[in-house]
Amino acid sequence: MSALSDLPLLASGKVREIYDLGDELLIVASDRISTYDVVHPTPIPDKGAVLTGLSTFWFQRTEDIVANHVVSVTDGVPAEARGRGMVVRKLKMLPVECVVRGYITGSGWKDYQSTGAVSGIELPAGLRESDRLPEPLFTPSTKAEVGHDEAIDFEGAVELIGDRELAQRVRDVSLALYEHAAHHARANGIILADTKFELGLDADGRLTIGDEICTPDSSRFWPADSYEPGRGQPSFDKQFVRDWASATGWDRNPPAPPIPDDVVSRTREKYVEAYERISGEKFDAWLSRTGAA
Ligand code: PZK
Repeated sequence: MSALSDLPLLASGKVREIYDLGDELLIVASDRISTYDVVHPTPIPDKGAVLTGLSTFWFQRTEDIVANHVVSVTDGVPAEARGRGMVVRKLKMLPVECVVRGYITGSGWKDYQSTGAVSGIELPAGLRESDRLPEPLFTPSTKAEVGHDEAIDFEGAVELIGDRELAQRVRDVSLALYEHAAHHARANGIILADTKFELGLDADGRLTIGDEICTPDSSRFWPADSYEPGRGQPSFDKQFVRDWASATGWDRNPPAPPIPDDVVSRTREKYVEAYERISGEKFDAWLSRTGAA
């Protein structure tokens, strides 16, 4: 088995890395955490394993909706990445971010307040911040190399994808994935407010989902028991870090401050709780299954 440090790094994101294995790729989720788009110097132990475990759970549950890129979470994963690593097939990624919103928040709330619409979709008047939408919306965006992705309407996605029928399948698959995951999460006390998928085509031209799926890094997870429209909602996973970081007076510009031990420990517990609520199994079972512990 090769050590991670010997593998060619294909891409590095804020909180994960992709290595080139030749015919396949290795995605490794780190324990790094960001708030307000800035990565803190202090890791959250097991965060990467929770995210990879959650993606694996959802990929298995949604195979009847769309094919996915997973090859293995055991064979081919270097020892030091066990639990956090996933061997995947190389895809030709589509040039759009597939965002689905079930609740109105973030940039969708901003757009609604200024125009009454989100992604070109006219919405009823009188919605409050964090309200559940009448139905989930497909609100695609461009993939910016640097800075933030730009919202586009469905016609913009058709143009970027270059094939109307494929764009319609991308939209329909995205909505079906969100509906499945949001229903399952809600039954377990978590509101999946919105999420972002990355779709691509495999070597046979088959539409396939890549990247991560319905993790707290690609989605907004809200605790259902404190849900109250008319205000922003706390994050299920990051709220302790955000509250602590705000209280320090940090101005949200880099560098982010180091996180104290008690905040690290409470945040780790929230990630583990999210894994256990959604997957229905103990987090230790994931670590054992993947040979991480
Ligand atoms: C791919 N990214 C984004 C993800 C990073 C960057 N199966 C695939 N085939 C081809 N390309 C990609 C994937 C996947 N997944 C995804 N970049 C390339 C990304 C994770 C970490 F640094």
